[in-house]
Amino acid sequence: HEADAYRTDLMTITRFVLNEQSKYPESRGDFTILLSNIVLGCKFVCSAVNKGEEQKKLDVLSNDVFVKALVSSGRTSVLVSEEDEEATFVESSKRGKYCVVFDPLDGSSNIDCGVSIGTIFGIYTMNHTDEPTTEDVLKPGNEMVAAGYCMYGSSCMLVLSTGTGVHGFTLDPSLGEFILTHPDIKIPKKGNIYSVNEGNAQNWDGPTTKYVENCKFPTDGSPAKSLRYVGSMVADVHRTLLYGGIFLYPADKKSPNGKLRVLYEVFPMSFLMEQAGGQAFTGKKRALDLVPEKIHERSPIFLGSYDDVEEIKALYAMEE
Ligand code: AHM
Ligand code: MG
Repeated sequence: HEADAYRTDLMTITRFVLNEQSKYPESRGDFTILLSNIVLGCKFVCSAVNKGEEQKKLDVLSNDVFVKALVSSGRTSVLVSEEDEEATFVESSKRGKYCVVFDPLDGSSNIDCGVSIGTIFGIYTMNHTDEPTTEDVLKPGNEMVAAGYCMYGSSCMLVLSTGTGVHGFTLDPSLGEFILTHPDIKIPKKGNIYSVNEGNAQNWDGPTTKYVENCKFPTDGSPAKSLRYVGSMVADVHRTLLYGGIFLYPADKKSPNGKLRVLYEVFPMSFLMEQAGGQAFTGKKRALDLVPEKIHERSPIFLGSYDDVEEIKALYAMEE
């Protein structure tokens, strides 16, 4: 059985990524080293979350751990964290060819009640050897070479794509290793769940309002969708990836660009959705084609099952 095979032939995340990278003759293991430092950060946060640290402490701790692990990897040049107003430029002796954008602890308002939270990350490569600048990360999401998230929930799970599909690894606490448990995740083509903060409905635009109305009162004979909203992006996107459906954080009158951040929330999740066969749309275009002008820029986002995102795209197209 497949399940038994996994149990004895332990495909750790490091082994998996080494295998993938060996397809590129020029690969020297730099990506594997970078990733193992991200994995270390995820293990640290997982253990801190399980110990029940307070929100304030955990936010700061998680950020410190990721920044230090990434700098010391010797493989990064620019870091952008949701927790730091400015980008971090790595000193020349420790520089490497990667730039990492991340939200060390997303959904942290959920910590004190024990709801799932997560880390989100995206990785770019530097395409020059001059001094690094923020221009090195102000690039469209379609230029990312890898993206992923780690969810700290009932189990700790790391979901990763290096551009060859989406793969899920579960932390085995007794081994301290992430083991491949969900190879080649594909999102169902159509789902029956929608996920949105409906408390903002009075401020939505026409297409979003119409879309959510259709979810509840379909006019084409299909059954109404179920609503699921954790309010923790990693948990909401993870469910969407596995069960199908749509997650939306739309624009509204109060927040014309929505809430979520382009570089380290919208891009990594959109990258994963596309790699899993779904779509990600901003209300105007493909999310991965956005070109951010500021490191903490926001964008509305609609992502999930291919057919469900098609529907919202059609509603926005009618507006134009
Ligand atoms: P945070 O970075 O301050 O934690 O906010 C991001 C979170 C996401 O995880 C989640 O999708 C969203 O905020 C929920 O926002 P809201 O409470 O407005 O529904
Ligand atoms: Mg966040």
